[in-house]
Amino acid sequence: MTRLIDTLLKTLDKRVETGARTAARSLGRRSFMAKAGASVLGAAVATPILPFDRRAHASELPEDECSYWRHCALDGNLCSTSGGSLTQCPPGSSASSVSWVGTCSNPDDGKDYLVAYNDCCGKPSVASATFCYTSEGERPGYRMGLYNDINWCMANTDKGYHCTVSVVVGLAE
Ligand code: ABN
Repeated sequence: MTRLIDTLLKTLDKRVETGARTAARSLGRRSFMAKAGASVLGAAVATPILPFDRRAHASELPEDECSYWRHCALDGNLCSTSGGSLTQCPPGSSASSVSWVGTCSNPDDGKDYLVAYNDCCGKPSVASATFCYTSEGERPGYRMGLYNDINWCMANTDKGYHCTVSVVVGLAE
């Protein structure tokens, strides 16, 4: 009985070995690579290319510009719509030497940041500029230290108000 099983196993071994050798001969490494490459390429072509929004942190560009998180405590015209940018005064104007500072929460990391709202001075404001009045944390005029409806250009030589930038100055503790 044992001898019969031995013989059967040996026959089976031989057949498997012969099959494997034949396959290895006809399916060489190159043939395998060619087939694998074709399958990968086929899958890539067949997969639909979806319209991804590739902007890093899409929340930085809301449709309503005033709802951008850094503008949370702003009262003024956006310099980004007056020929400047989020953080830079338009050419020909200069940043106020004093500013209003608010605390805004960044939705991307959930942290609170101190944001300085410097007015840009020395040019008339632009009629088409976007005006924002968010003023989070502001208190009425009789609490002078907490009041933001102020022309911060008042300490500059050129006191004419042009627009306001929103500059992150640090993490709120
Ligand atoms: N800080 C903006 C501003 C300018 C003039 C008057 C009120 C508010």
